[in-house]
Amino acid sequence: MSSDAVSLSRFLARESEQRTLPTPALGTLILEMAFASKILSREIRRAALVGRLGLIGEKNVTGDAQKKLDVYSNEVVLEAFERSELVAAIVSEEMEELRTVGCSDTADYILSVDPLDGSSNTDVNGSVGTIFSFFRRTVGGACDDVEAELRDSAELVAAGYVMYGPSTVMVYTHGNGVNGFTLDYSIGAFLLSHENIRCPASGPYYSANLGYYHDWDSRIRNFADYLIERDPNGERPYSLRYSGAFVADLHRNLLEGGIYFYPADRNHPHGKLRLLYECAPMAFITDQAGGRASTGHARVLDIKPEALHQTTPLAIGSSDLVDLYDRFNVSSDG
Ligand code: P6P
Repeated sequence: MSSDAVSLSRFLARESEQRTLPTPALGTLILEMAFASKILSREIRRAALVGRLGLIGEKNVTGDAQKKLDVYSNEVVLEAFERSELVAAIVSEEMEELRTVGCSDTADYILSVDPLDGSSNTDVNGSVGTIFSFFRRTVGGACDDVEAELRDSAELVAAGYVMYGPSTVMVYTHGNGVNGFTLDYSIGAFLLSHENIRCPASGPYYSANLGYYHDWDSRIRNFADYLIERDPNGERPYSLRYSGAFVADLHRNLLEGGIYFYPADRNHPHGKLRLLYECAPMAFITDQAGGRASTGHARVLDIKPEALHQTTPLAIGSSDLVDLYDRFNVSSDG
């Protein structure tokens, strides 16, 4: 590694010097999440050797089958932040209730996290990820009603994901663009590898579970049909890439262009993906990278979270493709 490599900590110090990091505390929290993800990266890689694959046997609060690694990943994140003086509460896919962890005067942030996204891939060595975001509280101190804060006043100020794939990559934003850091195992540091990620306005890929095609609204079916038609100028058909992990599919969209969509269907009348710890963080990242995130009728970031585990239909990725998705959604033949 050359000495001019930019580690995550050096990057954050530079952002702080340039006054583009909102607060030093936020830098501390990003580094804490990086630390937790290093542990997760190590344990995910060796899960098959230490008996951490397989199901727990129950479902989590959102009805997903819960894997041993889901529970373990949640514990790693809790341990990383439970003693942080900076965090008041944690919302997690793996916990039915919000967990207040410290409501001191310095506890200015709320962490919302999907500790292990795409965990259906764990037993087949597929890519998985962690999705996180930090909300800045406007009312410090006592945690009288953190859910109300999330709904009414707390501001989403940083969001990121860690993709545990062939390499472990953290992609995040604190509101000044999107940057990606690849974990160098030999020194245990995240190094800047994808500077100033910009999502292409269009791209050759789409990600959706076509198994639900016949359950979709006809306007969504029309959109999917359009994507796979052969058109004379050669832009279509698009290629399907659906990995079972939102993190992996969106990462591809951000780097090479494309759209991921998970609309409402018979089993998920309000969509499947959860607003607070999947859709909103990824929407913030995608917006910051020049892409878009929509429900089909509204910006994801304009939705007020009324419930911790509420879901929303989602289309996210290249701006031209999400714009097209929205146009199909309002077309007359519904
Ligand atoms: P389905 C994982 O549970 C997840 O939230 C996303 O990571 C993934 O894209 C989607 O659900 C997969 O859902 O219904 O296609 O298996």
